[in-house]
Amino acid sequence: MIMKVALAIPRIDKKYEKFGLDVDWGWWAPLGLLTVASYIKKNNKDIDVLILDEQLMDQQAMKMSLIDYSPEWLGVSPDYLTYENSLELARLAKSLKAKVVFGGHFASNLGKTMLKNRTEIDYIVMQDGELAMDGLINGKDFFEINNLIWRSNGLLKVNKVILSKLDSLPSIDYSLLDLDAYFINYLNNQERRGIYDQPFQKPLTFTSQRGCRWREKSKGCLFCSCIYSVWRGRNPVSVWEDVVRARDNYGVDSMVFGEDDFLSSIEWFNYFYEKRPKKNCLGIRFAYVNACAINKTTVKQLSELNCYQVFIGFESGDNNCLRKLHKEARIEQTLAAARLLKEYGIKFNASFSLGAPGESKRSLEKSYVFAQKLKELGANGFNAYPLLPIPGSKAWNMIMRKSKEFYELNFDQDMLEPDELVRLWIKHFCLVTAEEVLLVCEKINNMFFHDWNFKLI
Ligand code: B12
Ligand code: SF4
Repeated sequence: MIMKVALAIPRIDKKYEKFGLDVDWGWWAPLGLLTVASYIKKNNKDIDVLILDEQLMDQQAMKMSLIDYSPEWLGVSPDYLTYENSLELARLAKSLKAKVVFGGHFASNLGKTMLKNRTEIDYIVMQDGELAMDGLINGKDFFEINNLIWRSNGLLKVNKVILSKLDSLPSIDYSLLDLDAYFINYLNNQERRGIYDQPFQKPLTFTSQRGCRWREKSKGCLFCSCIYSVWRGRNPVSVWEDVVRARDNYGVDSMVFGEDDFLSSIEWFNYFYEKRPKKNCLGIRFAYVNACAINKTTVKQLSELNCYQVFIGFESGDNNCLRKLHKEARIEQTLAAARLLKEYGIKFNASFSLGAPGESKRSLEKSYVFAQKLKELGANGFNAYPLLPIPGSKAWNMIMRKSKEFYELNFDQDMLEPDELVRLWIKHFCLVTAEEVLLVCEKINNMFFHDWNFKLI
């Protein structure tokens, strides 16, 4: 008898769509679920895995697919913006008699609270999900499943967290997805944005690293809720083998690297660069990078890797705010990085997180002027949002300590109210109002995206 496992990633809850206004949906493969599914498929011949991605279907179709498939297990990857939809799927799965597991960033950070509050969730997997999910569906003794939070006689048990060596995990199995659907959405998004000059048609979302060196070294940026405290990278040789296989099997023409900071380890990147195929090397459509790692050498290497665009978290145009945000780079470095990228013809997208501790009218104005400068230097997109304290981030801990009101609203909550979080954060840490912060976000975003319209309730 074949056992059925469904892995689902829901869409942003309707009321929070404004937090993803400038995200291009539907082209980014759900890497977290895909890596878990690839592991299960590789290690269990008698288990069928189905990935349900709500970016590719509406909510009703998602529910109908779950009912039709009727799995024994449902795994969900929620975040704070998709949590309501995630719980709805969990309840549906329970009505089908499935066991429900939540994993990923949000679940790792709030897992205990989730299990306390929600009977529709049976288990939480913290951080790496491959071995834990595999252990669960294979009936392994709960005490022996690392990374698991579970209930035993009404009490919560939190097992220890062990991270895998990335090279011990199998390659991502893209046959588990309908890749063509993601490619079509990619092209539609480019058209919607009026981008006609980019050279790629079939970019593959891929992951070769987990975590970030800045976080490992310094506990990371103030708003960061990344769950990995150490950086890990896969052997670049096997990364290239996978990339070439994806080109041969699916006609992929470029890669999108989903890690936090593709240049986190310069040694790793140098080796990756050295091992590139010398003929027909695929391009890089997009990678997240840290401005500090952009120098003459790395930018030249990126250019030789045929990199079209990078995404940089600039966050603010004011050094004092950058210090308070605990960013590694300062204005001088970010400007130097932007100039080098321009010189080598690599486009960059700039994100801003406004609302640093001490944010003032003057620092907001400096960020706006800075964004204009970046546009002159070749930025081809902006994402500016008010800082949101997320569980797992330093910002979350700071406001929990500072505001009794915030603590009382949130200490036992797994359903967060992002509007409230933003307002309280700004009230307690900034010298400006939430509306003043939003106005500058709007001015920055609208340099490219003309209908960005975000109001807090
Ligand atoms: C790529 C990416 C995106 C992509 C795609 C996300 C997607 N749907 O797949 C895009 C650009 C769309 C995106 C958007 C956003 N993102 Co994002 N994103 C990332 C990034 C850089 C990589 C994620 C990834 O694919 N990693 C690779 C995979 C292999 O690792 P993984 O996700 O950790 O998965 C492993 C485990 O977590 C676990 N696991 C994951 N899911 C499940 C499920 C089950 C059942 C199990 C058992 C295990 C399991 O197993 C996996 C393998 O070990 C992360 C940063 C990071 N460090 O991961 C931020 C990150 C996840 N994003 C973040 C944020 C804030 C956002 C946005 C809200 C930003 C915004 N305002 O627009 C939006 C909202 C997204 C949404 N769903 O609504 C935050 C935190 C989110 C949170 N705590 O809920 C992160 C951590 C960034 C940060 N440093 O703070 N994002
Ligand atoms: S936001 Fe990015 S660069 Fe900053 S600590 Fe987190 S993962 Fe690292």
